[in-house]
Amino acid sequence: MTTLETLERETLAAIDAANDDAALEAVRISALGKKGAISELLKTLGAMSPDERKAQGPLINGLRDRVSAALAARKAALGQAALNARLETERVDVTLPVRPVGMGRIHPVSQVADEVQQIFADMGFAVAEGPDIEDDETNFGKLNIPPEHPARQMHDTFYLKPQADGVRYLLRTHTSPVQIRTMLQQRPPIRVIVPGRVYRCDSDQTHTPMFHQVEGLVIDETTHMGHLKWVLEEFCKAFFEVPQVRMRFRPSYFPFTEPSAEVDIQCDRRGSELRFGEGKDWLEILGCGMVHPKVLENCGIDPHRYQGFAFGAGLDRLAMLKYGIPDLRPMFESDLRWLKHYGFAALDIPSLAGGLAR
Ligand code: 2NM
Repeated sequence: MTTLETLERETLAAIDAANDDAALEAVRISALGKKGAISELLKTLGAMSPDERKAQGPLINGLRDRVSAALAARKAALGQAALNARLETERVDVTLPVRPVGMGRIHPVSQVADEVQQIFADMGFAVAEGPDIEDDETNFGKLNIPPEHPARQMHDTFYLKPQADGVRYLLRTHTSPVQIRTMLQQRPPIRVIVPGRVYRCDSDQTHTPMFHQVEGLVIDETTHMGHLKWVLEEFCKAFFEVPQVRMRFRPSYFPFTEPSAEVDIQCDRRGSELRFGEGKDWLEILGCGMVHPKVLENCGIDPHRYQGFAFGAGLDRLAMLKYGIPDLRPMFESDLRWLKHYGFAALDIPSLAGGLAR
C-alpha cells in the first residue's frame, strides 16, 4: 500500500472517530493545516519534474479534496447530532398547566372606592383629589367651622410642627377641603366626588386615626334638595345592588350645610346577615345638606346665583356593610391573611359595581 493510501485511510478514520468540533478541528489541522501532512505533500509538487508532477499532482489534490469533503460532511453530521440532542433534552411540554402566580388582592376599601366612583361617573360626576396635609383655613375656616368648634381642638386634629413663620399645617380631618379647592378653582356647574384618606386623633373599637371618606358636591343655578335625594337614592340602589331602598332624611346640623340631614337606609337585621332595601330597621350611612351660603361666598361663588348640595360617607364603613366585615381595625393592619380573606382578585373585571366576585 502506498504512503498516500495509508495517509488517506488514517485521516478518514480520524475524521470518522472525531466526536466533537474540537477533535475534528485537530484532525483538520494535522492534515490540511499550514504544516499538515497533506499540505506538506502539496508543497513537494513544486520541486518535482513535470512528468512526476503530472503523475503525483492529481493523486495529492484528489486526496486533499476527499479529506476536505469528509471534514465538511463530518462537521455537518456533528452539528445535526448536537441539534438533535438539544431538541431532545430541551423539549417543552406545552400541555403542562402554568404554575400559579402569587397574585395580590384589592383591598376592600379600594374596591369600594372604585365601585363608588363608577356609580357616580355614570351620573356625570368627576373625581377630585387634594393633599392630605392642609392648612387651617381650607380644612376649617372656609367651611364655616368657627375657631371655637370642638373639631378644631388638639385632641381631634393632628397638627404638624409649626413652620418658621408660625403657620401650623394639619392632616385633613375630612375630604371637604378638596371641595373648597374645587370651588376656588372652577366655576359652576360643579359635579365632583372626592374619595380619600382623612385623619382624626381618635382610636378605639370603631375608630382608627386614619380612615377613608367619600364626599360629593354639586353646584349649579337650580340645584335643590330633590336632586340631592335622587342622587343619594340612585347611589344606594346601585351600591347595595337592590331594586329599591327606602331612605330616611333626619334633620341634623353641620356648620357647612343648611339645611343638613343624616341619612338612614332601610335594612333587615333579623337574620345573621344584614340585608338592604327590605325589612323594618334603619342604618345611618351618610351626612348631607345644602351647601351653606357662607361657604359658597368664601369660595367666590355668588350664593344668590348658585346653590348646591354636598354629602359625605365613610368608605371603610360602606365596605364593612356591603361585604360583611365585622371589625374596622384589621383593615389597616396589613395582615396578608386578612387581605386574602376579604380582598378582591385583581383580574375579576367588575361589572357595574364589582359584585361579590372574590
Ligand atoms: C358631610 C355632610 C354634609 C360637605 C360639605 C362640603 C362643602 F365643601 F361643600 F361645604 N363638603 N362636604 C358635607 C356636608 C359633608 O359629610 C358627612
